[in-house]
Amino acid sequence: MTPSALWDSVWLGGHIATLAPHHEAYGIIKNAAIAVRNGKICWLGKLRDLPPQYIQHTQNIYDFSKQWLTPGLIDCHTHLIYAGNRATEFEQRLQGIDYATIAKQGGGIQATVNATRQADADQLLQLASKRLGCLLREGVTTVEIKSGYGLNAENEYKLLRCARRLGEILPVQVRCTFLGAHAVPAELHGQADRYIDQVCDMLPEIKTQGLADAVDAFCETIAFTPAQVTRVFRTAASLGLPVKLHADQLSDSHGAKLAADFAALSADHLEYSNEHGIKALAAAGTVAVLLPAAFYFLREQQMPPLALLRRHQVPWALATDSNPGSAPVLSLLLILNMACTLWRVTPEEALLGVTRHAAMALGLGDSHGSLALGKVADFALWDIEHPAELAYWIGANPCVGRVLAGKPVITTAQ
Ligand code: DI6
Ligand code: FE
Repeated sequence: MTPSALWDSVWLGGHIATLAPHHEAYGIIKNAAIAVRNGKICWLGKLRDLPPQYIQHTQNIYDFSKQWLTPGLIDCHTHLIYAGNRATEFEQRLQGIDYATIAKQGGGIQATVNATRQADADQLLQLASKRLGCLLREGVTTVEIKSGYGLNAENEYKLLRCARRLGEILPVQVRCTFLGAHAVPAELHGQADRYIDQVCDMLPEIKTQGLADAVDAFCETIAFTPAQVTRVFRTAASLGLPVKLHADQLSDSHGAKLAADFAALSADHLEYSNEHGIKALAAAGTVAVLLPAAFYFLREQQMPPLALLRRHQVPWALATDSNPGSAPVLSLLLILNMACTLWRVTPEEALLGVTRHAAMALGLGDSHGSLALGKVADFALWDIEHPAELAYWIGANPCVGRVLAGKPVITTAQ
């Protein structure tokens, strides 16, 4: 639900972490003020330097002293819309059966597809809005939501419409991604190429109806080959739809290079990517999206190539990957802690990963993800003493407010 873009407000007195480029440590400004005009930041700096006309101009004056204000958090990779769950599969995995084996036996994604096809649009909307509510309460103001549990035209469109609807009924900006190429549906078992034909055939309708902002695919030995993904991406490119890719999660399928070849917005997972692929991401301006919850929940051993990403200066984001199979997680703050603890990233890098870099991964880098003049005034407010706390606490929620386009929004329990 995007509030009136014409909202004006001023925010006075607390500390801000701008996360803007070329600033030291989080871009901290203490005792700060921000002025918002038409939903965008028109002034920010020290409170004592705020020109009085900004206060005279609006009646929407908010005192946030004793709090911290950051860019609203951005979860740039989720699969939030599905029915059922896979807790019994979790039990199986704990008995030693691995994720890929369960998928091959018709469990995994297929099990969720069956449940999701049976659910109607209202049921899916209810389930997903409950999950999304958890993210919003932790300061998320933009979320990406993928389809991918329908696996035929009727059901994929149903999921994409549900994603669009979530953005209309809840106070959050939603970016929708078509992930038809997530798995081969059971009825086309062994006929992946025929299913890819169908995925390509869905794309013009998706484009015409404005159902998706980007197109994703799962490039993996248990999913689709680079050649099959290439067909989907060529069709998407011909329609002017940007692409992103689930790449090199469980094996090196040269997914990073493939994503770069199509100048993808992002390449996601990347645990098994090689240096050639990482260099290609750097050259293409593709953002890496790292997903610690799937790494944690599947007890993976292969760390994502953080040293290579740093060496080749690839911006990298963090996201929940929220889904019923590999990451049943509904907390973006927990993701910050996981990234720091499991992979030794710094709390500042982690926070950048769910703000400025996450915005870039959604093609929103110019308008969202940091606090700077001209950016959309999407904020999260925190009861903390330092921004490192956002990655530090486990199971606590210091979020005390969210602001969309300069206007405070209430995140009610769903
Ligand atoms: N990679 C993942 O981690 C999820 N999808 C994907 O392409 C897993 C989805 C699931 O298991 O339901
Ligand atoms: Fe995913």
